[in-house]
Amino acid sequence: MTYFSPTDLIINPDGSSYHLNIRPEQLCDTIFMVGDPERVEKVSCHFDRIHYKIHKREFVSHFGELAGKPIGVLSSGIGSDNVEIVMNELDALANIDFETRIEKSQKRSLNLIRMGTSGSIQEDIPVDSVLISEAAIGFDNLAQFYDFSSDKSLPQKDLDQFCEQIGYPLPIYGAKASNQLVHLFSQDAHFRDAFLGTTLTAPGFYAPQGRTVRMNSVLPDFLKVCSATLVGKSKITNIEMETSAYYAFSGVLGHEMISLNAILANRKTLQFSTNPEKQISQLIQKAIALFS
Ligand code: R1P
Ligand code: URA
Repeated sequence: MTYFSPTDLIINPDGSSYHLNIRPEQLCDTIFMVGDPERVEKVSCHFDRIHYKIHKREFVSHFGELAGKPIGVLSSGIGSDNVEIVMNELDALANIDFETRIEKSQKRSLNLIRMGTSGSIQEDIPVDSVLISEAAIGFDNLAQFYDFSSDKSLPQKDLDQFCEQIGYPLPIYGAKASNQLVHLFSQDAHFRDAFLGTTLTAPGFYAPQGRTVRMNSVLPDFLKVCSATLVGKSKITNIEMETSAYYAFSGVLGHEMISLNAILANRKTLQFSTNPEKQISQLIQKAIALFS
């Protein structure tokens, strides 16, 4: 039985997790994950009832009911470093007894559905389309601290070969979506037109995604080579900032996770959506429809 000390697993005086401020009894099994805290309300307005509204820093969560079932939505803010906090605390809420600080023997698996925005790096995946990430590769530094090697991870040799081909000097990691959630979403009529793809998770929005405004990039051809190089047998389709961390943590900790992307930018055709809010609203409505 593993015990977690008050400095490893910090619990607030009201019994809630340190950053998310969620108490164990408030957690539910199905949670929509969004980046923007203001997007939380745009999701929970579709719930039949909201029981709890919680807010600390960029972590806003609403828990309620939809079609008679408990449902939640939680914002992570931007980036894999935030996802690291979110996934550790959600898993602790699910799988550690906050009274005794001991891991529960019966493990609980959460269903987590990211609804985020992304840029396409392939010409044939246009602005305003939807893309379901089947797998993601992470260029952030989490793999330098966590052991993500698990059954669900992409073969390390494919990742190493990819790095060699694109001339990237640091270790990257890869992980896959939940098979059952990919099946559920990709078979649903609302997602009939969605693309399936492999997502690159970048540790920034500008140079790490091939954007230079007034700063030069040390990898000026990064996007060009990434879009032309296969990881195993897969093309990289799109780029954003959280999915690889979500998939790697979910794979190792035993949660089901899928990342749905509203494609706002096409980095090949140099287009950006003329109505990003509409695209994300439509994605939210489609995903909510599956649970209604
Ligand atoms: C950058 O603008 C942000 O948009 C994408 C990226 O992953 C990053 O978080 O996702 P969200 O729309 O969910 O925030
Ligand atoms: N989000 C990203 O991270 N990149 C894009 O190009 C668009 C949205």
